[in-house]
Amino acid sequence: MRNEPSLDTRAEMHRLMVTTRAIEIRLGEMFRDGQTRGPIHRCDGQEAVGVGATQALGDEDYVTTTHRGHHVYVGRGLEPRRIIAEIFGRATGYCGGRGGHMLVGDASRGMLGGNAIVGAGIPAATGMALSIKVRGDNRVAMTVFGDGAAQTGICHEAMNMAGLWKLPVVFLLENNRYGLTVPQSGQSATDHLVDRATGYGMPGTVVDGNDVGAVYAAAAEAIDRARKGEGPTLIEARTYRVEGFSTSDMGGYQDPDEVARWRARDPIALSAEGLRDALGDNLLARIEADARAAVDEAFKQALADPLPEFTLHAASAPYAGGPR
Ligand SMILES: Cc1ncc(C[n+]2csc(CCOP(=O)(O)OP(=O)(O)O)c2C)c(N)n1
Ligand SMILES: [Mg+2]
Repeated sequence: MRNEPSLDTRAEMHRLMVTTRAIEIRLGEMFRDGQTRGPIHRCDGQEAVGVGATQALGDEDYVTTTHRGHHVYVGRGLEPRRIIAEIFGRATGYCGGRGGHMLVGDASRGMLGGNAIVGAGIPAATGMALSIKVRGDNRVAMTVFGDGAAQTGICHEAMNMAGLWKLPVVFLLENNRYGLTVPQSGQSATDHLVDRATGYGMPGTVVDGNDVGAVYAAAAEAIDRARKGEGPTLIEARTYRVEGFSTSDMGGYQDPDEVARWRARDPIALSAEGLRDALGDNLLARIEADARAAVDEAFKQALADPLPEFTLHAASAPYAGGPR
């Protein structure tokens, strides 16, 4: 297949998926122990989408993601310690501890942020693509967004503009079959969201979102097209949300058989199967163990990091010391 990842890239993507999963599992445990604040949107089972897509980008490219973006952050090469520090509001976090888990950004890596506003990353990346085109840069912008976000008006406007002006943007639709508690069938008249690409004059392709190599290859091809000035592409990566919408989800609305079927197609297990012959069991186990140990260490450091210092603006001085 064209643009197929090399063995090195596949091994690296495996490491990044295991890293992401270890972060998600630990966050789930800490939520159960009452050690987190606010909801956390886990991406277990969807790691191949964020990691495969971002690993195909060049160092100078841009990416935006959603409220469920830990796989995109890790895939883009952000440090687990600083991601975790941001989630726990520490001064060492990517946004100084003021953004939180949905809003991690690092401009130095072209990571233009997650977003708590559903769909908002789509026009942000499209705008970056317009600026790339106007400035004559050789960069590409990518936006990873959900099936729920695909139903917003701004998604239509951004795709229409991108198709019309042949902007260097890749629309990576992470179709995990649910928007909050609403299944795909309750969100849109078509089950084939990729068909919309035709209406915007861009190619559309469907890919197995649990196959990291397939996501990488599809993203690499779309990135190539965009860089050559041939315009945008819509990629629909089909995957499934195996955990609840967020840590505060009461659940009970997803078919347990369907969840079990998707859990059996775990992207990390599929990636391991594909690598076992080439790497051997020992090396594969070492890559996984090292990734998990690095995440443990990252949690230890991040949780020991200081909270940000808040200085009161002069106008707030009368409130110093809290409520009276
Ligand atoms: C503009 C806007 N509308 C509604 C919400 C509430 N909301 C948060 S996430 C979500 C569902 C998003 O579904 P999808 O885009 O498929 O992402 P997923 O959670 O499946 O990753 C909704 C409706 C919001 N945050 N922003
Ligand atoms: Mg969804």
